[in-house]
Amino acid sequence: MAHRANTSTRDGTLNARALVVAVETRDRAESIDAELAEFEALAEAAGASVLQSVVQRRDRVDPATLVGSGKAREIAQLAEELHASLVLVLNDLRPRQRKNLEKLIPLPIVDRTMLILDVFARHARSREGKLQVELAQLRYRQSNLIGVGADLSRLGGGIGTRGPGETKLEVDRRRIAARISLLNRLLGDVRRQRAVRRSAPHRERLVALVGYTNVGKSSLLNALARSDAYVADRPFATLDPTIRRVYLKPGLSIRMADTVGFITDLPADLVNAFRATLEELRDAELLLHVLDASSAQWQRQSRAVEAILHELELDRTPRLRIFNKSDLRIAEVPESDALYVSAKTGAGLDALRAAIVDSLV
Ligand SMILES: Nc1nc2c(ncn2[C@@H]2O[C@H](COP(=O)(O)OP(=O)(O)OP(=O)(O)O)[C@@H](O)[C@H]2O)c(=O)[nH]1
Ligand SMILES: [Mg+2]
Repeated sequence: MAHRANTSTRDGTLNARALVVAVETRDRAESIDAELAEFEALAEAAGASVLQSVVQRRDRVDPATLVGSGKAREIAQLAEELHASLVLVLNDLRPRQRKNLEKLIPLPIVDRTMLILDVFARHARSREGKLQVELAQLRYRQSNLIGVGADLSRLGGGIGTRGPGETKLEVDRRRIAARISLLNRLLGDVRRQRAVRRSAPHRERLVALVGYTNVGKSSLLNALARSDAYVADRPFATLDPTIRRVYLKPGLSIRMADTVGFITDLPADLVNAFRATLEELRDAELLLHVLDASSAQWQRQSRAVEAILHELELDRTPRLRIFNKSDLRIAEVPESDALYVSAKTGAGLDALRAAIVDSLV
């Protein structure tokens, strides 16, 4: 089988013409629509344009090919008609399913975890962030028997790369293992340096913003700190932790940390990769859990965030729930004592500052 590098460039899936494929199993509690929309936003954040989405409803996923094999052939034909260059699969793929699908569909096949990793790879700025993402990508490839692109050293290299032949995979395996141990060493160095910086005494207490991706955490930090951290209307705009000073009242200022946004089923490799960065959260005395009041999905998103905070063993840190984007149409929010704010208009920010002061005493 020919080894195709496809779009494995520094830009990842940039300019890729993607066909989205999803299986909706009948045992799902909710419709797949919201997740599909979120997946399409991820695709766009990875630089791909979504041509069409194909959803197959089944009792369960096909263990051999995810979708039925007839459906897979249909998808191959549709991909050809639409001149697609990439197939994005919402469900996570087992190695066997990926391999079988690749036989039926002659295009790179990328699942949700790989896509999220690709978005991270494209947007990481700090050295530590880049190293962490590359490590997570390689670990995912290693555990899913996916080969890498021709240029292993390239960050984000290989997303959408087709599975190579067996011999190639054997060689790749050794190169991946070697690269992984190098990355671990480099990360160790970076982290030691950061630990030194972190142990420098601070007079001001630390409060951290956490929440689902795209809810407005960075915007809120900017509104409170009158700063200009990077804000964008796409998932995972922030990957590197940022800390700003925020004045709460005369004589009292704190340090406020912005963090990477969370997402439903955040790949375990990524949680692990970012565990060190998220460790800053351990020093926080208070977590501000930011929710998007305008999203009908805020409860699902809130559950995902709570699950990840639990995984990070942060359940015991006091928490304030804040509904942002209250300038927009507000989705039903059954919490009577909720804090409503708008990073955009500044509404509710005085009350938020006061609530933070109260929570810190
Ligand atoms: N209407 C409205 N839009 C907002 C508000 N706050 C943020 N936004 C918009 O929401 C989008 C996401 O904002 P960010 O601040 O980047 O969100 P984030 O939570 O930091 O996102 P990630 O870093 O990707 O996790 C941007 O387009 C913002 O302009 C708000 O209060 N009202
Ligand atoms: Mg952000």
